[in-house]
Amino acid sequence: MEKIYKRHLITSALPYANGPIHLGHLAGVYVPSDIYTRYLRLKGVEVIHVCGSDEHGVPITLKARNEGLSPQDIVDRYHAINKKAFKDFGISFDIYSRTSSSIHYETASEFFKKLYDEGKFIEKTTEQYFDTEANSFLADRYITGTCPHCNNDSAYGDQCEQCGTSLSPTELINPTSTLSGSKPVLRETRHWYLPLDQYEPWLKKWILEEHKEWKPNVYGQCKSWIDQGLNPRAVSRDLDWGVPVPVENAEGKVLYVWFDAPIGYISATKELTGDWEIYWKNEDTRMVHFIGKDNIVFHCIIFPTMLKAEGTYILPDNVPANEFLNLENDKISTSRNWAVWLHEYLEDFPGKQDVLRYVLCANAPENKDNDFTWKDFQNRNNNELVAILGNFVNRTLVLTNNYYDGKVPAAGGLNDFDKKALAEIKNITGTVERSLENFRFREAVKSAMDLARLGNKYLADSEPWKLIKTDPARVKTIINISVQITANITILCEPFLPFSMKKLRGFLNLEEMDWSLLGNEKLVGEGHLIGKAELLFEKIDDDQIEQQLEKLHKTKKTQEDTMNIAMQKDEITFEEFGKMDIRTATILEAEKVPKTKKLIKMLVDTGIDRRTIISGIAEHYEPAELPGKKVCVLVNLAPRKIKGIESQGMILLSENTDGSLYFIEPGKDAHNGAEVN
Ligand code: B3M
Ligand code: ZN
Repeated sequence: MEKIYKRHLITSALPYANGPIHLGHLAGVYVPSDIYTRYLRLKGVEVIHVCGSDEHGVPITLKARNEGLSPQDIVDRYHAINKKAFKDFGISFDIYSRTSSSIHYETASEFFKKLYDEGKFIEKTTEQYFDTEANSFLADRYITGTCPHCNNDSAYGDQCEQCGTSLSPTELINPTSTLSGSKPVLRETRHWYLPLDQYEPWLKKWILEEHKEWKPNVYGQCKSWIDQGLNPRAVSRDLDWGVPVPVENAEGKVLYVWFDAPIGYISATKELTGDWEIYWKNEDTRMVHFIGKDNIVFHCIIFPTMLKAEGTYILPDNVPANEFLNLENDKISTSRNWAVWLHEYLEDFPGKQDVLRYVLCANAPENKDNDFTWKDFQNRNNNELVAILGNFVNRTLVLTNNYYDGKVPAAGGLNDFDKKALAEIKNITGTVERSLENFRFREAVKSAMDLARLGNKYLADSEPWKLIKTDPARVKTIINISVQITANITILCEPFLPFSMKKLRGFLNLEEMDWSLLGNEKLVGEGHLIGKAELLFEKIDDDQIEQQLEKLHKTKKTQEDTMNIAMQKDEITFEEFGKMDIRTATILEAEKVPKTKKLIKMLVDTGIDRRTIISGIAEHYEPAELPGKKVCVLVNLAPRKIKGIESQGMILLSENTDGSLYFIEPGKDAHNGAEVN
């Protein structure tokens, strides 16, 4: 027997606040969770949808170090950016919280403390790498060394990015601390472990027997984890960023990010409502976690075990995880900048949130990894949203305005053809519902579009534009029915296309209506006045698509670029910077310095004077191409003799990690002698 629930608690994976979100995130987690929640709301189900930023974890501390900022600075930045991006795309969370909030610290500490006090953890002492110069234990990502498998000399303590093997820090040859560059030593450290092995029989029963309905990709992953045998998992780390371990003698230790992050769902609910316990501790609540596939083990095995061990919480009823979305046949990658960032999409396609929502849903990586291509985006917009949905709605609006000044005509007697069309609304609704209930969003959106297909077919077959001369009474019925279909579309498509359906309701002068009204043949009364027809969707042309492709390829970074960026140098004061006298200048003459490979001697007009400068650029530039070039020159650098010639200053160049050199070029209108600062 299906259980009847009183309310729903929908959670969406908390994105790490160490970078902006891209369309892979949206497709995998947030578009489906938003569609599902909007659907439940329309059905009048009591539901909350919680999310927030995951603000702990080593990548955040690493990024902070690289940028010379504090971890809090980093998470403040991306929390704000991501919160806005979700809002801009209509992802309608009831709350978007964050795990650096005090309410979360309290909730996570209490949770840990309860398990600790009840003896649910085991304590173990192990040896881990310690940096004696930085006086700190080293998280796996803070250690680099040579990969024992492929000899890559910049492998990380947890993984070699060259050969893809996952490693443990002690496997690295010549381990080096990225904090100080020194050689780390092994030192004993004590941690708390969640004994997953003890929960194995329970997990077997709960998942493998009682949740056979979970998606095959989710069930399969759980099964393979359980079949391999579960081991105790450390839930604390030696780090200075995170929720401090709330027990005595645990200085320098914080909760492991994957221990505190899912508790973030609880904290977010607490922040949202004083009544949070009815969502978390009442068997009448159905909890559903929307996540990406890399989070399955945490949401299906580890977090439920934590909840079970705690004892007073409900467990998830379903975890509809998606697979990954690729982009133009390549893995989406933040570090290679192979991604479409949400804020940039909106700059290029303002007001077209629904187009992206639609394409990501229609092509969602539901059961296997899938590919987003700009061409498919264009095709789906032009051939589906514009040609099917937009076209039907537009014809209905235009005809109602043209024939009846926008006043919806009364329907006369219905013939079989009309009745069949109207009955079809209920069928389609039923199909959409079944798909949504089973988390089959691709199928759901396709069926929702069937309502517009039905409308188009109804109009095409009944040809009101021909009948208007010969049988005007019949046309009234046809238009009435077309308006009813359109009104049904405003409900049925709302979860998928919330912005456009709001617009459409505006065109039709209609309020938002409940899901239960779907299939109703008289949603719009006769004489109801609709507004002027405007376009719901616009064509996207080839130029726009080419621009996106070009941008993607132009901003792509190579593995080289991303791995060898030099660390930021020590801070200097403004006064120190001010001592450098940099001017724009023009190269007048250039010749190679004899018997050298790299050096070119130049005569440069600095505006102040003409002087000789020697620069090591001969492998990159021919002397003949230099005269006339505008450059920047550090003019007050003490002169030095190079190959017997005095060089009186330095021309500024940027150097890529592959050694290629580029002049820092002032604009062509910059005068010689102009100060650069
Ligand atoms: N921040 C991982 C991720 O974005 C993680 C999810 C936490 S959900 C509790 O892949
Ligand atoms: Zn390797």
